[in-house]
Amino acid sequence: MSSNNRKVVLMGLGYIGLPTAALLAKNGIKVHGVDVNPKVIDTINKGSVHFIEPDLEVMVKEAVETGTLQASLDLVSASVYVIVVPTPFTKNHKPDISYIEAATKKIIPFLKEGDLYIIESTSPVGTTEKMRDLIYKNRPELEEKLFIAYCPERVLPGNVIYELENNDRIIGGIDDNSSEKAIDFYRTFVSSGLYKTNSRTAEMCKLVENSSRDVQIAFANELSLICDKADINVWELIELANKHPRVNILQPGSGVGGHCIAVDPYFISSEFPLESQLISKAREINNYKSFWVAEKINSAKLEFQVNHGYKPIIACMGLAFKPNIDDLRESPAKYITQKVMQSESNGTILVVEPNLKEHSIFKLTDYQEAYRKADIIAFLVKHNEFLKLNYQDDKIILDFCGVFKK
Ligand code: SAJ
Repeated sequence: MSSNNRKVVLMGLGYIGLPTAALLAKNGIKVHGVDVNPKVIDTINKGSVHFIEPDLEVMVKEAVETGTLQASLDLVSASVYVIVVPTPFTKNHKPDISYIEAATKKIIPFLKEGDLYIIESTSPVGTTEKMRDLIYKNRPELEEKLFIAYCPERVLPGNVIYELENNDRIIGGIDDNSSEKAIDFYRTFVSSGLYKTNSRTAEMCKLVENSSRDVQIAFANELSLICDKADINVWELIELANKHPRVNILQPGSGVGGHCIAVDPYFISSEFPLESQLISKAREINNYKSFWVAEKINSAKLEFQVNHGYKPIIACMGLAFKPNIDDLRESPAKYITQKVMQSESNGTILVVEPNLKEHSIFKLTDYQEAYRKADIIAFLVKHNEFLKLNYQDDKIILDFCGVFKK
């Protein structure tokens, strides 16, 4: 494996790192990808991918075949180092930057004058400065001779390749030269706007984007609770309110999931608890919505039992964290299904997820079969398949995500 002529080292070959590596390679830039998972390395070096993302596999295959992309557990020397590892949070919702720190420690011995070090991972404010201090503590001779920047991504799973190339990006250097150097780098593969700021603002910008969406969804979810009590159709209400030229209310659902919007607001609220009242409340409302949905299904079940004298069959429609994907991370639908199953152990729950063939915990049922068999249908995710079903008056339909908008 050639190790001395790489331009870019990417630390982390996941949902963002691998597409970024493939895109760099497509632009003729020699990339070396590093991951801690040997299976991931093997898969990529065979020209394949370990998760589904449109167009990605073809790009990785070509990049590996031409030698533009290579992957291994270890680093090689390069002139640009990009960190794209996950930032999980602890049980008490504090961000855990240990993966960023570990990746940085691996990079430190390879750094030389003029190199560019970039963090893309979602990070609490001040992380880039912390990593700068860590680097210079270990390599004092390089002080002020490196370029260091924070450059968050903002792509949507399922459309990653297009959005990596076409979304505007925020570039926050620890000084002006670092920002300029990072802008030059992104210019090689991003065709849209690159906006210069400092690292702290760039870090906060990423957190604020996802918190803003969380707050807006919380508003829609709060309306759904109010409308349920007031006997008003929330879907109709929102559609009508949105006829106002300056109102744009989002859609209520069974809660907020995924690895970004349900997580990033905690990076603000854990550090600024007094100031972030609205952000914290939005998280609470969106979490509460999932609990409320599970309670609604359980009450419908009890009511059915009282009225009919036997236990109903319940279909939980959807497990993914949002429509038309197979990703269950932080999924409210999964949480709700598990909660409903906890109170029912004898097989009266049918679990449906049309985007998965099988699941290690849940026995999956075909969506049409479940719809036919069940007495209570709980729509948890607005998958396209469900939109093809016809509304049936003889069933109890609990529409939490606007499939029939009833
Ligand atoms: N949701 C609703 N109602 C809505 C819209 C969404 O309940 O009206 C729910 C979804 O069902 C899902 C959750 O919110 O459970 C999040 O879904 P999403 O499509 O809004 O976002 P993600 O998590 O797939 O991607 C987000 C995006 N951020 C924003 O839209 C501000 C994406 O641009 C980011 O790159 C990504 O987070 C990330 O990596 O940070």
